[in-house]
Amino acid sequence: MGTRIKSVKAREILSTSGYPTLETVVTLEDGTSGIVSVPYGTSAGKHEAITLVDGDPKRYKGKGMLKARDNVNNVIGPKVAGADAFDQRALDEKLVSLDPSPQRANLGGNAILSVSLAVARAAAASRGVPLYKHIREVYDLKYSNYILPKPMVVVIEGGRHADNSTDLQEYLVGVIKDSGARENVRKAIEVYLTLGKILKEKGYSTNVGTEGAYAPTAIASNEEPLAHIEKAMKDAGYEPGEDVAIAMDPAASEFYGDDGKYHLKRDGKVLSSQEMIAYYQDLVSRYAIFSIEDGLSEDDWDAWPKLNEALGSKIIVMGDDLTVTNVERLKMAIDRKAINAILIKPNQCGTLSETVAAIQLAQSNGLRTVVSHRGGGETTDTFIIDLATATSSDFVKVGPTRGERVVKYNRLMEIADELGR
Ligand code: 2PG
Ligand code: MG
Repeated sequence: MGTRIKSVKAREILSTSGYPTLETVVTLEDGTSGIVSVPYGTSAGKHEAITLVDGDPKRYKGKGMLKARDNVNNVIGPKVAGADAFDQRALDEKLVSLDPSPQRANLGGNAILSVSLAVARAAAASRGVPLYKHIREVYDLKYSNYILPKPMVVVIEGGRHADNSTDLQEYLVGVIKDSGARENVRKAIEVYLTLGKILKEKGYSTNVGTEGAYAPTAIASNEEPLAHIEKAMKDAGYEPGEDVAIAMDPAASEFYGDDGKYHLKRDGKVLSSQEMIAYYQDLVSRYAIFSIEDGLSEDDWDAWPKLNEALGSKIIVMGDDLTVTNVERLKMAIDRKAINAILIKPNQCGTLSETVAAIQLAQSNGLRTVVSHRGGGETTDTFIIDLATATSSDFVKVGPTRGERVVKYNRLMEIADELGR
């Protein structure tokens, strides 16, 4: 028996979009406490846990979070008071039992997650251990050592993350040769900075989108960023495909039409699933691409195994909106051989235990795991970095600038220092 939960208190705070989100403090009987703030997505998948907003048009255009706040303070808090903060699994089972609806629509995934994560942070504080160590021990995760996740840095963004940029949502620089966390971060960010110079020379704007990556409005095609990123890698002194390589998150659900086709407006193309796969095969044959996330839409289940068949032996074929950090959807994806990697976002499922269960299921089936920030409503919380470290995840996906993004890379480098790396 560890320390018991004394009180749980949530507040409405601002997220990076200007719209509210939740911050929750859990205090334990020994006086220690844990505080977290939870993010939400801009291009959220339709199968994710629900981010409960008030819908009151008089406050924050309907996106206030007073209901979710009250659910923490008046419903969840009293039910978990007195529970053992060190027994995270039991705590999360309790949280799930309070709202067993599949997408946590009653209490809100945001309300539930904020309590789940704040308890973990409070318990780590009570034990006097770093959060990543606490998570590893609480779930009895068996890894020989700490392998720090490599950065996957968003460098160009479009889709719903920017106005009038590419249809594809994200172009990223992933560090594929591990030189230690500090060096890995330096390399990826140097490529980002070099890319800025290239875009400027081309006459493009280097204003940034919601994730702090460039969002060049005048870019001519969805393919063009790939050439600029490869050039940036070379100009920065790195070999594309060896030190660093390109990752893409088209977030294809966002341009999948009711007609069952993919609409690439910037290219003036409407493609079938099969043509979309051929499009990626062509890009992969010509650029140093090592990962494609959400290459197809979240319910295009028949086509996903074909994409994985076509590219899965060469590159990472990753689900995000497809799998939404949900064990049931992940099982479907594994059964159908639809993916070889999964993006992990705790707020897609709603509790730490379910997140860790998804990671464990993925890893035990040989899938890679990439822990990710959210697009729109991020906060300065760094929980995901400790989570990625605890679970030996392969990568963390985070934007390159803006305080809520860099704080995560700074936490990664801090952990590296703590571990003497
Ligand atoms: C994604 C994410 C994060 P959002 O699609 O992977 O980059 O975007 O949080 O808006 O869903
Ligand atoms: Mg995605």
